[in-house]
Amino acid sequence: MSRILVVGLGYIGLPTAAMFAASGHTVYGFDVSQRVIETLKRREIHIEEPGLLGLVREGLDAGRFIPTDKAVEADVIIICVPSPHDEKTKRADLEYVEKATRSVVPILRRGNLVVLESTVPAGTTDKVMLPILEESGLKAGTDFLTAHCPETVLPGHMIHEMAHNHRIIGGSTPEATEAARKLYGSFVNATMITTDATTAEFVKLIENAYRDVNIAFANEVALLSHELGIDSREAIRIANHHPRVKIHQPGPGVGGHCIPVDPWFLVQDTKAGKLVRTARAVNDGMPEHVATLAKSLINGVTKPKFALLGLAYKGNVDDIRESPTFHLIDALKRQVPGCEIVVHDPHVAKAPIPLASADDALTGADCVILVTDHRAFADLESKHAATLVRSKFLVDTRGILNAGKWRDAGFRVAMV
Ligand code: SAJ
Repeated sequence: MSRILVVGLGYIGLPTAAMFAASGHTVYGFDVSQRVIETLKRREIHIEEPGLLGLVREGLDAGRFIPTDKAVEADVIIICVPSPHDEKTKRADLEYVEKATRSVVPILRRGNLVVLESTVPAGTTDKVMLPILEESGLKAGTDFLTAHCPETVLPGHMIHEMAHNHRIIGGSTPEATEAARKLYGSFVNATMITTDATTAEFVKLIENAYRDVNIAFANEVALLSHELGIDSREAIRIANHHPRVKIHQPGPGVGGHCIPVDPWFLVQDTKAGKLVRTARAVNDGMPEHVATLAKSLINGVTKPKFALLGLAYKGNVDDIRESPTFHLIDALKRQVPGCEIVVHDPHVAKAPIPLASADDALTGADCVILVTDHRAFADLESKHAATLVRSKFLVDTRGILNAGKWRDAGFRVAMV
């Protein structure tokens, strides 16, 4: 069993730390946020993820998970900090990765394995992390080992997926690959695929770019269907009967911390990448399309109120990072000056914008826009909603509402 230091206790770091603790290692969870450390010490967690709280509490109670506000010596160091993109240049912002790496330089010692889990442009482990670690005076490959082991878990299913998804293990040297493979073998109950660090980084990016391109195709189908007066979801459902066709679902745009960001990392320094860039543009254009759709529905209503259902970037999670709802709000404000916008999300407790209850959002609304595919929204009572709204217009961007019922309740329904 090893002593493991996990740097960064966010959406990936905390479940990773909890999984290693559950498999018998002693895990120090280091975060620069005092709030995060205090919350954990109170036996609470700062993110919503099914099964995570129980796992964290087990680790705390067994003394195998120890939250700390400073880096401590360990056998293994795992860096799980955010790697956002610069809004303007779309390039990876490696500030947190560099800072986290610097924070472990003083405690780095001979025999350490340092794993970078953050999603980064191909080459970052070897060309950015490794040279910073060598500022310790220790030599990579001989004194310490480095690897990139990206995660592929879906928020909402993390605990299961961490154990059951295949895992890519990319060492900077074959020895590092082997050390990392052994380490992750303590909880990964699936195939571990070994490669070098740079290929591992590239693979993570092409996986998410693949999904972005596929979603962009679904969104393009929706845009074409709209022009041609066809129901895109019915068309996709029929097309998907073909054994080699599996079209994704159109929606209000693509959110989350990965899919709208990672494709940019892939093409940030390349000449090739036209399809990847175009897919980004198609998906980024969806909030504008939804706003146009809503505007055309409410045509003529003065000072309209929009009730937006959903701030989370996808269904049944509390994660609002890069949520299309934020872009939709901007698009509505631009296209319908003077409108009122009220947002309701039963999963989100903390947000940079005010949130309302379902009834408050619906009361006096002129257009309801379903943005997030939360299960709770599928059960919304159309008849009750009809008693609250002022004008009965509805845009379902996810195709999860029973359009027939809403039409029966008097709503004019548009779908993406
Ligand atoms: N979406 C659609 N239509 C679809 C599927 C998704 O509009 O048919 C939207 C979602 O609503 C959401 C966005 O796309 O706004 C992204 O959601 P997602 O479920 O595709 O992905 P994430 O960001 O939650 O997780 C992805 C996953 N990657 C892939 O599926 C290739 C996950 O496995 C990765 O671990 C994660 O990115 C990550 O951390 O990189």
